[in-house]
Amino acid sequence: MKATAVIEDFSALGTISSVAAMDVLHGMGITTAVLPAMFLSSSTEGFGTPVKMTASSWLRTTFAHWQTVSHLDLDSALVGYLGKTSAISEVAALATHNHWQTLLVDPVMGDNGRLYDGFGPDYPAQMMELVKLATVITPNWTELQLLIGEKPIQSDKSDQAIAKAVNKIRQGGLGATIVVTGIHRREQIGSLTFLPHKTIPFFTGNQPFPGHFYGTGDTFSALLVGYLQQGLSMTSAVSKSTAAIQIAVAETAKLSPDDQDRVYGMKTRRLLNYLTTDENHHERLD
Ligand code: PXL
Repeated sequence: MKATAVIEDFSALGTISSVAAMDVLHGMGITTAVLPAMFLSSSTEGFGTPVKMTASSWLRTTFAHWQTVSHLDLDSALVGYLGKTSAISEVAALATHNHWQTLLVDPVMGDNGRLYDGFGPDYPAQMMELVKLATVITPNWTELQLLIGEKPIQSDKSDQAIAKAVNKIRQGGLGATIVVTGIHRREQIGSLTFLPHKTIPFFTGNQPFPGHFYGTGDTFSALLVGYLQQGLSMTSAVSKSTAAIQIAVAETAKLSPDDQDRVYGMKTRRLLNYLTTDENHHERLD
């Protein structure tokens, strides 16, 4: 059985992280191997301080068990919020010993110019070591700056500022496709994608809806790994993920921007309806 490893936190409320990834990947007909890197009673944003639980050997021993399963073929992995530097090094060890065709690392650690609560100052440098092993990464502007060791500023998201940061991360040894998310261009919100060996990025975006949408990045990265797993090119996979995320954003936007319920993450009913419709499904050929 071909399967995609999902290595990120399990946040028990709403559709954050691995919960969103499971919805999306199963809706796309993809088998998952889910490795919760940390259990949280909720996301760290919008619910006060969550209760956290980690089992230090869980990632390693679960993976070791999977390696004894002869009919399991883990050929891709989605890595998101890990929560602790020790989990980053454990995942880096797994990535070094397993040659995943696709390794998408979403270096979830901050937004709007600041690190999320609960992360120490050494977290971004550790994350940089992991993203070097990836085939595709999906940082937002804050995370891109943190990866290159800069103090994040929220304001300057010009093409020049982003290209400079991309150059710097490439010099640091990163060969992956870089999809910089949460970028506004041409009155749209979307992402700038830097393919390996190409200097000119491409932008794909959607009409924006007002307010903040929690968990958009988690759902987007799951869509992207899903489309890549279905055999689409990077360019088509980014474009299709951008189109698909808008379905969830539009449904979630029925909650007004100041509605507290937005912190529960994306509403995925319509997105799942879209993904599970036969004409939108891409059957993998191998
Ligand atoms: O949506 C990103 C995310 C994932 N996991 C946890 C989070 C957040 C964002 O706040 O707190 C636990």
